[in-house]
Order: sequence, then C-alpha cells, then structure tokens
Amino acid sequence: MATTPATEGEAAGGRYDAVIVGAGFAGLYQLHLLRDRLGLSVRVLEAADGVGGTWYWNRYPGARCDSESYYYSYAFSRELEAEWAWSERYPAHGEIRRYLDHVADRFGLRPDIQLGTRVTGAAYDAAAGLWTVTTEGGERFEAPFLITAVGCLSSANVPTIPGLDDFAGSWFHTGRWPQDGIDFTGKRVGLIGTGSTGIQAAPVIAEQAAHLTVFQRTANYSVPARNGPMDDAFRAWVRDNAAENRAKARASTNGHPFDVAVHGALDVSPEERAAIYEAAWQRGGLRFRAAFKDILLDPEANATASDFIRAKIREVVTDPATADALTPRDHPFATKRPPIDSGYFETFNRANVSLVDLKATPIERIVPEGVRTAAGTHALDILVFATGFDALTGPLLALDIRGRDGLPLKAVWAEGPRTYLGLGVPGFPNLFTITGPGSPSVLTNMPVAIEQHAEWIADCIAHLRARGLGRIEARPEVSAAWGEQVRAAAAATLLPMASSSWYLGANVPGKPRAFMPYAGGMNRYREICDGVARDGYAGFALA
Ligand code: N01
Repeated sequence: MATTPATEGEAAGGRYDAVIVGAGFAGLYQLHLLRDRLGLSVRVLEAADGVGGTWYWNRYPGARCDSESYYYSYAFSRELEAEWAWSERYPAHGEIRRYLDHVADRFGLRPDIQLGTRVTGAAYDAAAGLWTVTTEGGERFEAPFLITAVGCLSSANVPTIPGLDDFAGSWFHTGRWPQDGIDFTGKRVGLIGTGSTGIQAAPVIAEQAAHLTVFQRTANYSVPARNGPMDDAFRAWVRDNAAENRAKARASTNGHPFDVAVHGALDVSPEERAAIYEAAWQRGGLRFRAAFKDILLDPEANATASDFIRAKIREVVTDPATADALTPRDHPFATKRPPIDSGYFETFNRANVSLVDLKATPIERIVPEGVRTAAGTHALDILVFATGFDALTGPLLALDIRGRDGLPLKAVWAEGPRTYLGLGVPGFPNLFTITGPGSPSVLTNMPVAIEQHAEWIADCIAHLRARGLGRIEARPEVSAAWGEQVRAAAAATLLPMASSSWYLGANVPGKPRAFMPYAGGMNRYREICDGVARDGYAGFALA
C-alpha cells in the first residue's frame, strides 16, 4: 500500500499498513521484518531526535549494558554480526547507539522512521478496522496494525519530593540525560537512588565531582562487572562460536548464552560453595546468579549467595558504619533486578564521597541549598535522580491508547496490566505490544525477547494476510488465564519477596501491585507462543 503524502499546509501523516511506535532495538527490527520480509508500508514514529530507544536517553556517566556485548545485539543477521566489532566486554551507551545507527543505515531503515515525533494518542475505529495515531505536532497516521516498541524502562520516575522547584542548583534524571553531558568538575553532587543506574553512575561522578553524596533508601547487592577491552582471542572465540552462543541464548531461561549450574547451593560442602562463589565473583557479571541452580528458588540457597555478597561489602568498604549501612538486609539477593558494578563499593572509601542512609534519616524536603533530611541539610550544586522508571506499563499508558468504543487502556489496566502473552490486550484489536507486561521482557537479555516478539508479530500478520483476514484480538478469558500463569510463574520463585521492587510496580506511588513480567523462562515462553501460532493463533479471535 502506498503512503498518502500530506498535502501542503496540512499537518503531515498518512495511511500505512502498520505504525510502529519507537525506534530502539524493537522498532528497528520490527520495521525491517514488516517492510523487507512482508512488503508492508510502515511508519515508525520516534519521540527522540535519533534512533536508539532507551540508549538514546540513558547517557548518564557510567551508563553501559549489564549484558555482554557479544550477545546484547541482534542475532537475526550473521552478516551484521560478522561485520560489527565490539570494543569492550560490556558495551557503553555510546557504542550501543553507534551500533543501532549502523543497523538503521545498513538495512536502509531511516526513510521509514520519523524522528522528533511524540505519539500522544491512538484510537481504534472498529468499523473502519483502523488505528488512528496522533502526535504532539498534530499529525494523524492511520493503519490497520499498531505495534508498540516503546521499551519497558523508558518512562522516567521522578519522585515527588516537596521543594524540588525551589532548588537553586540544577537537577537531572538519569533516563533523560542531556545530550552534551554534564560537567561535575568542582561541584557538590547529590545522587538519589542505588539501583543499577545509581550504582553505575556513582563511581564515575565521584571521580569528577568535588563531593558526591549518595542518598540510599534501600541498600543493594552488587557484583563486579569486570569490564575490560575485548581482546583478539576473545573476539575470535565469539566469531567461531557465534552460532552456538546464539542457539544457547535462545534455548535459555533468560536469553543469556551461559549455563546455569547443575548443583544446588546446598548440594556442595561449605568450602566448595565458597570457592564457587569466589570464582563467580572474580569472573563477574550477571552470571553470578547462575553459580547455583536454586538461588532464585530456595530461600536457604539464596541466603548463601546473599551472605557471600554481604561479606564482600564488609571486606571492601573500610569504614564499618558505612559498610553496615551499605549492607542489604530487607530482600534476598536478585529478587530485585541485581546490578553489576565497576568499583561501586570501593567508591565509599574515597574522601570525597559520603553515604546518607535514608532509612535512618529520611528526606524531609529539597531546599534551595540542597537536600534536607532528618539530620540536617546536605548542600548541593547538582542533584541527580537515579530513581528508576514507571516500568512496563508506564510507557504504554503514556500513549493514551483507546480500543473498541473508545475504551482507554488506562481503565482496563486500572488494577494492573491484563494481556495475553504480553503481546495482545482484549478490546484492542490489531495492537501488538513488544515486550509488554506479561512477557519475559525485563527478566531476559532484551534483544532475545525483542527478536522473538518481532518475529512472532510478523508471522502473525503474514498469517492473517495469507488468509485474507484483517483482524486479530485476544479473547478476554485467555487473558485472565494468562494473568494467572504470570502470577503462578512468579510465585514459584523468590522474586515476589522483594516487596519494594519495580517488577511489582512498588516504586511508583499509587501504581497497582502486580508482578508484571512472565518469570516462567524465555525458552518456555517461546514454546507457548509457537504453540499458539501453530494452533491457528489459539486464544485470539481472527476475522
Ligand atoms: O532504577 P531502580 P534504576 N527517595 O528502580 C530509589 C535497568 N538498567 O534506573 O529501592 C529515595 O532499580 C530506589 O530506592 P528503593 C535494570 O533492569 C539496566 O537503577 O525503591 N530513593 C532505588 O534505589 C534496572 O533494574 C542497565 O527503596 C528513591 C533507586 O531509586 C532498571 O533499569 C543499567 C526514591 C531506583 O532504582 C532500573 O534501574 C541501568 C525516593 N523517593 C538500569 N524513589 C543496564 O546496564 C526511588 N528511589 C542494562
């Protein structure tokens, strides 16, 4: 179907076969599949002025991926894989942007991507069988299919702390970092938040700032990343084992190409266990979780990992009171998304870094000079919010999506997200949500989950077109049953034990509490989705 260009003087827009919202990993690949495999006319609408999605915005100091570069990348093209050489074990934000820019150029995607275009609404007209997508600039796009590729962690969560408007210095959220960066030289910097982001940012800010004050609400576990340059031998290993590594990632529970240990933590002697943890600590990275098969399944097994990390914190941090405040006690290791770091705990041994334990001395308000806690005022020039995101549902609800009869997604999800497979929502025909709530998404290495969804969606649309069908919609009863499967999968693990986790929506005041991602494993999930497709899209109504 050809694009209808806007006539002069009118807002632009047009009619397409599909509109995709977002030009990160998900939007780029979905465009490639729909346009180049299926021959559809597609418009990608992207709020940012460049491609890259979450990596466009997250440019804070120290921002780099926690998955290793050789598998935090697309697997769909052997040529792409062969021609791209990563420079470090974990890719930094700039290198991931360069990679995605390369992908956009290599596959000729740019002509179909409209940058600087924020979607403000999407409404389904059942009679016409069309989605109308509206933008901040007043454009209207129509298409039978609407695909969201908006990411899971893209809606910044800036907490409402009284007095922020009075702050005389400047403040930033890490997920909306200024393009040109921030010069911390000679500045007194406050950093609120000690999740993956704060833990990455603190050591880098501390190196530049006159003083860094870290405001910690919940002490966190962290394992060293052990980042470093990719050497030639490792690069050769990656090249020679590419197919095997990709197959392993596809078959794994979490999209990582490494093996989970066959032993439980209590199956080995204390000495063996200590040696296994020490080796995992020295190797570094998220793989630490795989040191034993039951770290996320058995509280006693988990306690051995939690205790090991607590002991490491006491070993690294020289001031005992600071070490004590940094020691996590209120949740088992990895029940909140575990960070990995480059010198986080060591940072607290620097003379220019101090820790404020907000559990002991909560923030009262922000004042013009800085942050006032129960113990006094911390004078600051710059305040950095590493306070996370309105995860999974936030980016979707921000689009103001309305389904049949004007039904707002916000109303349907008032008590928590309801989806089928995290891909479709009853009442919202022909809407596909890539890595939506109810899919494995954030519990996996994201590109693996994204490729699976984008391919499933492309196959589904091809199936409909081949049969002269124009509509697919999740049935309400399967959505309810899937919600139960999502709940049960989480309940079979220790994940729900972290009551303040963003997996549960607990970090955003007023957000309904529900464990949002599917914790049953990426491999199991892939089988379920394949089975649904094989059975003629069972659970969906096709017309
Ligand atoms: O956000 P978070 P994040 N007052 O929500 C604190 C991914 N990621 O941006 O724990 C004071 O984890 C909050 O405290 P508490 C990764 O999946 C990936 O760090 O709620 N503090 C917590 O310490 C990660 O999990 C990479 O008590 C407040 C922190 O802010 C996800 O993004 C890199 C507060 C928020 O931690 C989110 O990580 C970085 C308040 N009012 C991130 N509100 C990769 O490398 C919140 N906090 C792939």
